[in-house]
Order: sequence, then structure tokens, then C-alpha cells
Amino acid sequence: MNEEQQSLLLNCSSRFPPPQGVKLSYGTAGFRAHASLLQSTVYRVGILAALRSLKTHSVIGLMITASHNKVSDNGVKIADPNGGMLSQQWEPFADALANAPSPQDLIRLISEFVEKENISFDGGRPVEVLLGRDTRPSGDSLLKAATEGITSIVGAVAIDMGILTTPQLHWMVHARNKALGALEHDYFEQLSSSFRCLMDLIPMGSKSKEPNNNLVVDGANGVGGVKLQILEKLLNSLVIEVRNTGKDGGVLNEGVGADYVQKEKVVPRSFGSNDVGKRCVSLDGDADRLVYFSVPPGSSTKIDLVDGDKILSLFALFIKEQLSILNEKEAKNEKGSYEARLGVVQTAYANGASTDYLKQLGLEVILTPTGVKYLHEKAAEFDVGIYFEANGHGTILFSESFICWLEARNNELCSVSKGSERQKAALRLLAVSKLINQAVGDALGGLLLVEVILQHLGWSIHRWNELYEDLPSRQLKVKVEDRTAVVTANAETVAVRPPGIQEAINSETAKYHQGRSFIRPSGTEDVIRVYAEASTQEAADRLANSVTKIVDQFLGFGRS
Ligand code: G16
Repeated sequence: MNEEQQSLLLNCSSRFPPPQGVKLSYGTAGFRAHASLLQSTVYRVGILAALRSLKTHSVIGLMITASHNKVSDNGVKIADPNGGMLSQQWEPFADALANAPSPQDLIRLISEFVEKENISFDGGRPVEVLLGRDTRPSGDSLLKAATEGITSIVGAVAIDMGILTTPQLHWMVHARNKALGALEHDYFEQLSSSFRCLMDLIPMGSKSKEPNNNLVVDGANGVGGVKLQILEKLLNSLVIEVRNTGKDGGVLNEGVGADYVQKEKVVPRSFGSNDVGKRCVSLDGDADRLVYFSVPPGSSTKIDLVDGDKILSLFALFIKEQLSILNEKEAKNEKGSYEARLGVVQTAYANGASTDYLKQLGLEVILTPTGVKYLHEKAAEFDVGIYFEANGHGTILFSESFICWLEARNNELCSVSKGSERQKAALRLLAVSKLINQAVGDALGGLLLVEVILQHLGWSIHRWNELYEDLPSRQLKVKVEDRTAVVTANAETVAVRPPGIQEAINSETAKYHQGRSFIRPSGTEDVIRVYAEASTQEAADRLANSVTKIVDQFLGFGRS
């Protein structure tokens, strides 16, 4: 680093002292904390984003959001050149940067890292970072801190893309680096045109079976509902009623949103007995998750939840069907046929019944730790990789080689059997690859794909929910003195620390028919999460409560 660069960093960073006595870490989805603690961290992540752009010669994204967390929290994460999460190799540097005590330490760290990574400041290429933020009131000042961080690297440019859903920002980075249109307008255009294409390809017989084109959306009082209202105008065929847009004084994620609905299994605010029988969907605060639900007859608060596992199952069913149509009969021995590898990725939170169902479909099911960064990486190993967390975060990834093959196949079929089922299957798969975000889970694209598939199959939400019966489950969280005291293994199914805790959980779980339980430290909140599953709801609740007590005994406040 030359002197000009060093003195720029010194001047700027002295205006962003780190908070005292707080250790932050780049968790499941970036840094998250009370917004008042984050000025320095966001400033420093701005520096990291500019360095990442220098290193990769690409456009990088920086998103300011704490997604499902409380409105008083905020957070920051990086989108890599392909639109995915920051390379995990850079996470230790992010941690070190965020926690460097003084500007001098910060500069030393950056110098060492720049040398180790062989980052050149004289590449002569543009260094660009796209910035986005959700609707949190603290977002504006944190965005300024991020901009200062980015421009603390000589020649780096920060481009404010405005208030966005997290997946929109990831999508824009992906598109920019592929030299495609990357404005919000392009995003809406791509989603709406691929949706319309899929709707046009729905078999005639299916359309009338599900008369209900009306969808009621809980926007979590965040950014997603508002963006969906814009998108709806381009769709023609769906009637979407958005509630909890945040415009009527509702608080972000408070009694609303996908996280609340999935964890509590009750209706969000503004929903109730008048909604019995309707198809409802809940987004989270930054619209990277979605879960469906319906209100059963006679209920005003309870719901029938259709979670991320069921979305995954619906997608898997549809994709599998399209792939088998493509490979049908006469196609088998034709030159150029392609046995696409289809795989699905879940976490330990996946309901046991969903995993059994997917295996019965003959699919390869892989388990990873919680966090899209892990699931995405695994799904990318397939030609078509579908990943979903039970909480509704997921997408479908198509390999570049499979997309190329599909495009060539579609052209070929166009000339020999235009309009055939096989050509339609190729077109559908191509449209799905454009509708569903290739960078990260996206509630808007996910929602449109669910709607298309339900219409394609002629299914109601109830028929969809009957794919398999969920095992009753319960999720709880426990505040402990130090959540890092819990260390897990085997995709978080086993707690290897503190010693003895797993044995205690095992002996409790063994008391329950179809019992399963695990604990893990959250990467977005200061808690230990507890999951329990058993043959009845009452048993799942009891098991979760007992495991919570075990966590408290081993790690609760007051124990050393
Ligand atoms: C983030 C991650 C998800 C993860 C969730 C909860 O979601 O992107 O992969 O499931 O946090 O993580 P944890 O249990 O570690 O707190 P979001 O929607 O908050 O960005």
C-alpha cells in the first residue's frame, strides 16, 4: 500500500472507532447486532468489499439488512462476483477487520492481507461496489458508513441501488458481472417474462382445476411486499393482496413475517378467521424467505403451515417431471440426450417426513449445516440442485453446462418437433432457471414458481400440503452466557461440546417415539436454538422443553 492509501485509511477509520467490549463475527449471514453497534463494522466491511472487488476484478455487493431480526438490529453482508455469499476463505479476515482495536491495527491487518492475497492497487480496472439496504430506519446512516469504507480505498466507487430486497441486490451483482442489464427494472422484467412464459406453457386441462388465482401475502412490514406490488402489475394472471406492507404503521418482523409464522405456527397480524381456506404466503423482512399457510376452518389463529421443506418437495416433483419428459421414449437413443443429475439439499431442521418423501422420489438428499452459504455450495455440484431450509430460504441452481445443453436441445426440438411435450419441457426448465434466483434464495421468484406449479398441477394449497404429513416439531431458543460454548458436528446433528450434553439430549430423546432433537448456536441471534420432533405435538413440545432445560443446566447464566 502506498502512502496516499495509508493516510486515506488512517483519516477515515479514525472517524469509525469500534464499539468497546463487543466481539463481532461474520455469522450465518454476515455481521448482525443492535444497529447502534454497527457503524464501525459496516465501515470496515465497506473496505473489505472494495478489496474483494480489487482481488476479483469484478463488481461486489454490500447489503445492509438484519433480515428476520428485530427492527432495532441491523447487519451487513457481502455478495461475491457470482452473486452468492462471500467466499468463506475471507470470513476470518472479515472477523479480524471488524474487531481490530485501533486504526493502526486496521492498517496493519489490511497491509498484511493485501500482500498475502496478492491484491494489486494498480490494476487500472474499475473497483465497484453495489449497495443495497432494507427498510430499517438505521439503514441510511449505515449506508453512509459503508460508502466511506468503500471510498477509503483509492479509486473505489460505491453505487447506491436504494432500498431493495436482499435477493435483488445479489441478483444485480450476478447480472452486472455477466454484462447483463442489472437495474431493478431488469429484475422485474426477467421475473415477469419468465413467469408469463411458464403460465403460457400450462397444459390446457390443468388450468380450470384450481379456480383460486387469489393469493394473500404477509409482507412482514418490510421491503418484500412493496416490491411485490410493483411486480404484480407485470404479471396479468395473479391477483395478489399484500398486507403488512409497513405503510400502515406495522413494525418490521413484529408478529409478522416468515420467521414468526414458521416458528410459532400461528397467523401473522392482519390475518384471521376471515381468511379460512385462502392461499396465504408470508415473506421475511428482506424477502429472502417465504412460507405458505392456510387458516383451517374454525380457527382464527392456528394455521396449516406449508414450509420450506414442502416448497422444496413441490419444486423437486415438478423439475423431476420435466426432466423425465425431456428424456422420454424416442429421445432415449437420440444423439445429445443428457441424464441431468438432480439433487436436493436440506439441513437438520428438515422435517423427517420431508426427507423420507424426497428419498421415496428417488432423489439424492444431502444434509449441510444451517446457512445458505453451505446449502448453495452443495446444490451447485448438481446439474439441477434444489436447496431449501425449512424456514423457507432456498432456490434451484442450474449448472451452466446443463443450461447450454437445454438451449441447444430447445433449438433442435424447435426444428424437428416444435410444440411437442419435450420441447415444452425444455422451455419450462429454461424459464424456471430465469424465474428463480441463481444467486440466492428469493421469496418473490420462489412465490411465482410455486404459483405456476400449483396451476400446472391443478392443485390447491391443501392438495399440496397433503404431499406428506409433517412430523410434529417445536423450535425454541435459549439465552445462555456464551453461545460459542456449543460446538456441533455432522451437519449440526451432534453437539460435541460442552462434554456430556449430547449424551443428556440422547437419553431424553430416547424416551419419545420418533423422537429427534438437536441444538446449535444461532449465527444471527445471541441464542442457542433447540429443535425437537416426535410423533405427537405434545411430545415434541415436551422434548423441546426438556432439551431447553438441559441447555440451561449446562450453559445457563450463573454457571461457569
Ligand atoms: C439467515 C441465513 C439462513 C439461516 C437463518 C437463521 O437467514 O441466511 O440460512 O437459516 O439466518 O440462522 P441462525 O439459526 O444461525 O440464526 P436470514 O433470513 O435471517 O438472512
